[in-house]
Amino acid sequence: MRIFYSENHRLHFPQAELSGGELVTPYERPSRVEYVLNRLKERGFGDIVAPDAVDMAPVRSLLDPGYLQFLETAWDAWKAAGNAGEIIASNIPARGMHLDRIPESIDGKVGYYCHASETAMTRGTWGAALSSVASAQSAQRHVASGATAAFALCRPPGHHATADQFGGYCFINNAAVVAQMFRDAGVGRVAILDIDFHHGNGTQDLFYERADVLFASLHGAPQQAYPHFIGYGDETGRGAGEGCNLNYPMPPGTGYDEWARALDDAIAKIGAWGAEALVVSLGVDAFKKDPISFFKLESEDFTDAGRRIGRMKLPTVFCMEGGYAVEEVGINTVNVLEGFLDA
Ligand code: 5XA
Ligand code: ZN
Repeated sequence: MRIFYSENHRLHFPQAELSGGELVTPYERPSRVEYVLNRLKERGFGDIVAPDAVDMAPVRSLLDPGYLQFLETAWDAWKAAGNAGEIIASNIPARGMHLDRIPESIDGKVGYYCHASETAMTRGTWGAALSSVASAQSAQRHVASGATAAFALCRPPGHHATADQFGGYCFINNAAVVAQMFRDAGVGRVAILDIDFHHGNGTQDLFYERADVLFASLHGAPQQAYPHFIGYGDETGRGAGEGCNLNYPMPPGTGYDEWARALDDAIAKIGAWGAEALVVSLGVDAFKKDPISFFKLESEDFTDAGRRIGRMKLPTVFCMEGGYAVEEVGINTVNVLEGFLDA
């Protein structure tokens, strides 16, 4: 399986994350990628290549132009306003406020285009986000031209990013861009299977009213888990998209038996729906030792999950999402890919 990866992910390395009322080193950090790369090499995945240049056309077709312009210019505007530190949202519009009026100040804009203040932006965030989506796009092109599967080692991740909001460590929704590119290439029905611990709110939002892209997400129940305000089982899609959104929220302590039952159900429904290509939002924070999650998957469970996904026999693009138990993030990620190949 070919791996697409850009060293430019290192451009994005905020020093601070607001967590538990403290500023800590972000859980989403560059070393995660190094652990995955090392494990890939250890296990003989030698076909690791840099992506082609980013193609902005599919990105622009999905995302809000104002949001893209904000991402590109935010750092300079933040600095020009005299701010000494990294960009962190401190005012996010809430109940009763105007959700449709974009402030002029950079402070206001940051809040407008953000949904979670744990995610800081730095000078290199835009460049890193583009390199991440470039890896996803190259993986898509590789699969669209005949490969069975490809893995985009994306960093920063993408599944929380909507058309006009960043948060949850995500800026551009890589998996959504891949799905759109499959559609643009003539694939009739594309499924996105999100196995990251957190609900892929951005992906859900981007396709919620569409009948051509089915989204299925296994995640910590919103009553207890980020993103807290979305990800319930009764969110099934709207309008033409009704029935094309499948949420599997699960409670704290969920182990592999229950998780795999949800996975099997999602796989069966994706099959019955008639998907012709698959995008996997591959987060491994369902792992029992993950520091910010509460499922109980073991490392070998990821191999089994990969096998189940592989039995779908669909052209598949994997996009890296979360996973913060850094010692095991490589093992668990590569286990999914090995299970997939084994099937
Ligand atoms: O998949 N998403 C994540 O791992 C980010 C969660 C951020 C929680 N504050
Ligand atoms: Zn996650």
